[in-house]
Amino acid sequence: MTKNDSNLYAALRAAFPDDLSATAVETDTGLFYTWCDLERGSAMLANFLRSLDLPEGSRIAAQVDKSVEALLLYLATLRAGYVFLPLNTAYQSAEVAYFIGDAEPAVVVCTGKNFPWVSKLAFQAGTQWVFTLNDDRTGSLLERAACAMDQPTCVPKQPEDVAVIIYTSGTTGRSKGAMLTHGNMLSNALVLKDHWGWRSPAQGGDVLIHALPIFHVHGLFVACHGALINGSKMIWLARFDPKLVLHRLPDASVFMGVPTLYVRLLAEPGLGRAACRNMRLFISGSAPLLTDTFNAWQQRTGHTILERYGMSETIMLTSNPYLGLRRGGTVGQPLPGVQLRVVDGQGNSVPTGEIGDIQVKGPNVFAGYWRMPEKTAQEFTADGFFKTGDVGKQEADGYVTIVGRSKDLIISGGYNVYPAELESFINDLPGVAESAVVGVPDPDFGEVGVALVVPRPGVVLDGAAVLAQLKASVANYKVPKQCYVLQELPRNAMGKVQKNLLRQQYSR
Ligand code: MCA
Ligand code: AMP
Repeated sequence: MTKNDSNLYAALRAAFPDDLSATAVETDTGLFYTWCDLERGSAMLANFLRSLDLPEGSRIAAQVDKSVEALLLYLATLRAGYVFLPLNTAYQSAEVAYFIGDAEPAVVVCTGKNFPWVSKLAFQAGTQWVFTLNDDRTGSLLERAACAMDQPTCVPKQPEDVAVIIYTSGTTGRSKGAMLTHGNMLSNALVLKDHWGWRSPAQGGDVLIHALPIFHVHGLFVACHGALINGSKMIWLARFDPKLVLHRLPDASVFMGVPTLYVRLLAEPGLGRAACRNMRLFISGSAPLLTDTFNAWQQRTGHTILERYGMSETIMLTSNPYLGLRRGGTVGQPLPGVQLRVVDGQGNSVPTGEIGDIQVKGPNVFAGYWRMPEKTAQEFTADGFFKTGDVGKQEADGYVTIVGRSKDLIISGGYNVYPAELESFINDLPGVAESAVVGVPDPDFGEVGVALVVPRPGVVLDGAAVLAQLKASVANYKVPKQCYVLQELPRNAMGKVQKNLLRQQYSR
């Protein structure tokens, strides 16, 4: 064991193939990055970050478009021993202001286009440095790093050192930053390496089509760590385009997607066995995969999608097997090292096959919410299990089925949308007395939001205008697809809004 063994980057680097001149990443714009490029590029960025003389534990926030350089910035932050904070590119100024105010990053990296407003709010919040990074390999970050040394910096880290903060919205109140450690991510990456049968370069190697955004667990950790820790090449698509994925499938062996990606690929007439002839594995997660999609995929391609389940706070928790029965409608069995139990309202385990709240424990479970010790304590049981907020059941053979959520959350196209956040925004609009946002089924996104708004007495509200105001203020995937004006919201005897009724009534 060397001193560096617990820095996640050191483990990823150790898995690079012997031939560093081989292609590690091929982009949809025709660029080829070798393993040596990843090593040297991330070293230069890491040395540049170190040259800024930031305090240990500094946060490096990035709201940038998907590019290989954005991935290098993430790897560089690991190497430099700082804490990476990825932000969804759809976030607008109020959302970004909150994350920067809360996380207090020493460095913020944004696109050149957004520099005027991002730098203003970052400097106001006390950020020392704001750099730009564009998806065409331009920007002040790369200009500055071009002068940095490429010596192989990798700051020693302990497994419990925080590597990344991922913000997950709250059902009530403020968004929480889940702190994931080097140990969380390395343990999960190693488990998945084995569990999903990744083939080493010596075994012919795997090639991953990377079509997901890289500011969430799925695209950044499950996909990128998966490829890097197996020395596997990535075909890097800046955004998901079903035609492009179809075109590149014959060159690949692994694909990861949220269910919407599978639905959209199924709509392509060219999808069939021939296109998938070299594929080894299709993996789905982040949202429930409908049995119809699972079956249609099997019929059209001859491949059985492997569904898995995870969270920002825990990375991956359960998975259907690579070898063995992939049971549609289930998220498979707990991964090695993960303890999972299903409990009732009192915290007692329910009998096998009965529905309850899912709680988990394991080396992959996060270190807590950033600067929220009380909230962290509430989300863990006395014996150290994390309360996922998911409702499900586990069969005697270990297979887990998610049947719902105790948290008020809509998962739309793999993105989490918290009704409480939108309701609080809508309630502050002039003329609004109250509102409710519910999720309804949608054939493309799985689930989408619908807003129900009650006007103040004497006010005439227009649903489209409410949505337009939301669109000007929050990330557009959060904007409900419909808004209806009601005279009142249905309530139960306790005065609580009956969202189930609204969901049924407004299902499209
Ligand atoms: C875009 N829109 C959406 C969504 N995406 N609305 C609801 N839900 C969405 N997910 C909006 C657009 O802003 C646009 O609005 C309109 O819907 C149509 O957009 P479209 O062009 O169809 O969207 P797109 O750009 O093609 O994006 C769809 C997408 C994308 C490719 C499915 O949403 C996506 O990449 N989703 C993956 C998210 C993900 O990686 N999740 C992992 C989280 P307008 O017309 O008004 O502009 S990690 C996680 O969950 C855990 C840990 C796990 O288990 O993995
Ligand atoms: P996030 O907060 O983005 O990490 O989202 C985590 C949530 O996504 C989980 O708590 C689940 O509700 C949901 N999720 C992830 N994977 C699956 C899946 N395969 N099936 C159903 N829900 C899932």
